[in-house]
Amino acid sequence: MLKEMKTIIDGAILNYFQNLPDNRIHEAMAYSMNLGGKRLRPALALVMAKIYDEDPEEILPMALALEMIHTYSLIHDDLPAMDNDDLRRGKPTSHKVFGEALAILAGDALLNEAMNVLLETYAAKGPRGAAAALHISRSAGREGMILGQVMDLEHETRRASYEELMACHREKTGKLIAAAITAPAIYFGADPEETAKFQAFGLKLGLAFQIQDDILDKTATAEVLGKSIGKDEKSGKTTYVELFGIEKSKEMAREATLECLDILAGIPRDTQILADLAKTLMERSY
Ligand code: GRG
Repeated sequence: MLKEMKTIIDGAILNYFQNLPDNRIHEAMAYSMNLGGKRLRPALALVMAKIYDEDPEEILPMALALEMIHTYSLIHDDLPAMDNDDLRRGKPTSHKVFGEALAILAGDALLNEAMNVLLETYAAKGPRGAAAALHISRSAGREGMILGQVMDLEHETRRASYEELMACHREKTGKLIAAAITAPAIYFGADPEETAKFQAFGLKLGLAFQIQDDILDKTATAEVLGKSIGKDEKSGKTTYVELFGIEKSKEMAREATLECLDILAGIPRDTQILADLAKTLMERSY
């Protein structure tokens, strides 16, 4: 399912940026958007159209906007002032290819572009569309992803407690993943109770995803380097693996996935496709 969605999203992204005039900022935006990646957030949004028995085309612009926001955050996260990474998705980071100034601007422009798409397509359609667009914007900003990134920065200079780590990942990773589920639900007319359940599911999925990411980061890097140094050890950030070790982290990720399935069971809709996706994410190897 994820593969099928990824093909649709990759095609839509390629098409979107091919249709923009040829210039340096569009080139830098398209470079990062076309680097690949799992396309998890847009895939979740498309899945929601299926759950509400609506045409996935309805949600494709929202899916694109979510991936633009995600990509902007990765470009900025890779900058020398943040994680200072040379590689992203196995290819040179934006600032390595285009220089720091253009990388900052490409990230900024992707965030603007996401808002343009959300406002033009959804806010223009009425209150439900506007509420969905606002939910995404809030989840990415100072009440969500950016807040989480600030917490993360603080944890570079002092070791985070378990509660702080949970809060950081809920904001940094969980809020945008949850928005990819909740915003389509809002747009398709979910009532507040159902919306809250999808939000709880999304945050729990984000948690499972983040713990799994910490595990993969540690094990994949150790495999590549032939020694046990993970990326987040390099940047000094606290990870689940560092706090609990690999085995306990794996158990926590499994538990979070089971809790995801429990939340879905309380939603009176056919959500099997989301349950399958949560299980697939637990088995991922990258
Ligand atoms: C700079 C505002 C700002 C925010 C940065 C998302 C983020 C916040 C930083 C990226 C660093 C990181 C490891 C975050 C944890 C969330 C996460 C696992 C991001 C990577 O998402 P994937 O795995 O990436 O979906 P792909 O490449 O598959 O799209």
